[in-house]
Amino acid sequence: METKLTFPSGFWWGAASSGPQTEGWFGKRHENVMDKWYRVQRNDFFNGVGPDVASDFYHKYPEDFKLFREIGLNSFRTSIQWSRLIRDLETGEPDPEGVRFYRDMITAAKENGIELILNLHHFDLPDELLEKYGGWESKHVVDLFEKFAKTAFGLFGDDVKYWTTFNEPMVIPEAGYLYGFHYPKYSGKGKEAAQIVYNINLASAKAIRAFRESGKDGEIGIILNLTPAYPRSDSREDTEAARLVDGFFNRSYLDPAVKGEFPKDVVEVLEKDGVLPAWTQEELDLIRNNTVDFLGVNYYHPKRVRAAEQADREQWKDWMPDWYGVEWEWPEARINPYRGWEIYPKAMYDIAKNVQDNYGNIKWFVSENGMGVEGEEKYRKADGSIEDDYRIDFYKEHLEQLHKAIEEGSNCIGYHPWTAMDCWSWNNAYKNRYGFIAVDLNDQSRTIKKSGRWFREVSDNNGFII
Ligand code: BGP
Repeated sequence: METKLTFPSGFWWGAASSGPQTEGWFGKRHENVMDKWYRVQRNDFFNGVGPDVASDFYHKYPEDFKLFREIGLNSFRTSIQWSRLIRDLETGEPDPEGVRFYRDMITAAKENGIELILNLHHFDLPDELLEKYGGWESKHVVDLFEKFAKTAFGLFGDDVKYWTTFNEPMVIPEAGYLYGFHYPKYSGKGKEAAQIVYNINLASAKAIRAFRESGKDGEIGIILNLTPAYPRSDSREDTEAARLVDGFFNRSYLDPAVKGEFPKDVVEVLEKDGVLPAWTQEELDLIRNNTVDFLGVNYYHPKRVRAAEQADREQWKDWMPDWYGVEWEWPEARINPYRGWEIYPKAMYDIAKNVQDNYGNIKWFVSENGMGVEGEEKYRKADGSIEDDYRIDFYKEHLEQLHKAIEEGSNCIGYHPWTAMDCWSWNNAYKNRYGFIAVDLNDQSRTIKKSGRWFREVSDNNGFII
């Protein structure tokens, strides 16, 4: 029997993207850490492709917004690049060329009837701030971020109603300081990672305070990659390890953002191990008093956790979250072969219920979810379209779970797959394509994929038939 899944009225049928992954370097004054990484270690990047041109959104945004409308987007999440908007990083004085670009981009979204959700930081710290101050390890950088945020709110706060401070802030310490797969590529720097998590929470709260003080009419949130941590067995050890992995990787941002406080179990562990970040009571009060209006949640895959054995622990000389739990892939799991990530739609429901039951049912939206596929050209038909049925199935399965949670009262207001059009993805460059719209890097031409045409129907009907 056919059933129609209908979503709440006014639901955001959108897509997610970011400035550093789409715009290209054109007209940009500062280098961010990813730009720098590409300049100094080109071999780290798939096929040597960098962010210098990316998807040329800098020039093509007028036509891109028309395409976004064609695929049914009524909202779109992207970011303002600190390194483009700000001329003087110390004072927060804007760069006229950056102001012009973002103003025009915001106008183009409006003209196409697309609600913009603007994010301020998507892994793209200006490199000078890493060089001079040690990046997010420094509280001076926290203050400079607040200045950047104030400038952005002052310039665009009348035209943009939804703001977010950070995208996946856990990736900065995790990838850059613990596991070494993003610039500055450190491993095992647990103490620094803990300080970074704290400083970014502080930076987010300061930006939220600045937004409220600006008096602009709108809402502000944060985008977190909430990765459910499931124990591999019912044993006490695995359950405990999963709880801590959830604490380190999810609740370290989620709790301060929504509840204004750091999770006690995580603080206890950090204290016991001597890696507690440096904080002041005044800062803790600031975090407590400046929580988010809404949450963006990025979900791709879960974590599977087993308790670390003593032998595992001894592998790491420095402090690592791995001391408490180790990620473990279930042999029987469904894996996206291109990205190596487990496909587990039920986690979408679990996340929604967690936010509903444990975080005051705060308003939230799915700010990323998607399936990256390598070599999509092989699915291209004679008429030029890419028949990405696997992606449609992936979205349907996740939306079904989301719908179930909404029926049960989850306050979810939208779904933004990653991504609108194929874009540059850090060191994976253009390896895995995620877009509703294919981008040909030879001539920057765009073609709507089958999933884009499908999404249009879903958006027009505010749901779909299963
Ligand atoms: C998320 C990031 C995005 C995007 C996506 C896909 O973590 O917020 O910026 O890159 O992952 O990642 P990848 O291309 O590495 O599969």
